[in-house]
Amino acid sequence: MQIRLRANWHKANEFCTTLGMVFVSMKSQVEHNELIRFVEKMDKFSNATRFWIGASDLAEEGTYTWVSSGQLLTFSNWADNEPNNENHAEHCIEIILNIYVNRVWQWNDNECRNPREYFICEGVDKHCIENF
Ligand SMILES: [Ca+2]
Ligand SMILES: [Ca+2]
Repeated sequence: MQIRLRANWHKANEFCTTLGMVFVSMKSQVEHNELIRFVEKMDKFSNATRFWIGASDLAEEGTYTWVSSGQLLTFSNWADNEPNNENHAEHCIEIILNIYVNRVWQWNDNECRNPREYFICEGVDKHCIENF
């Protein structure tokens, strides 16, 4: 599910929770690529876009975790020279498409308070709920 509005990383996380969903996470490059294919299908992103995903190193600089599970990242898709923690202020992960600087759905750390037009929530696995 994708929602159009501008939100910083924290607001995006809140919004997913309010919807009964979680901020998107990925366990593997395969899951990452599936997400990208999902985004590409919307065909409004031809040349450049960026969106938040649910990972940060807010708890400990340089150690990235998924906010939905608290688990460490098991893979990454960083762009060249990222994450760079610019000005010691970049702690949240966005995915960037910008064909002009040769970034094709690669990750960047950016300031969590920056608004983005897009972020991605995902549904909680129903099996988890049924098993309780
Ligand atoms: Ca950081
Ligand atoms: Ca960065």
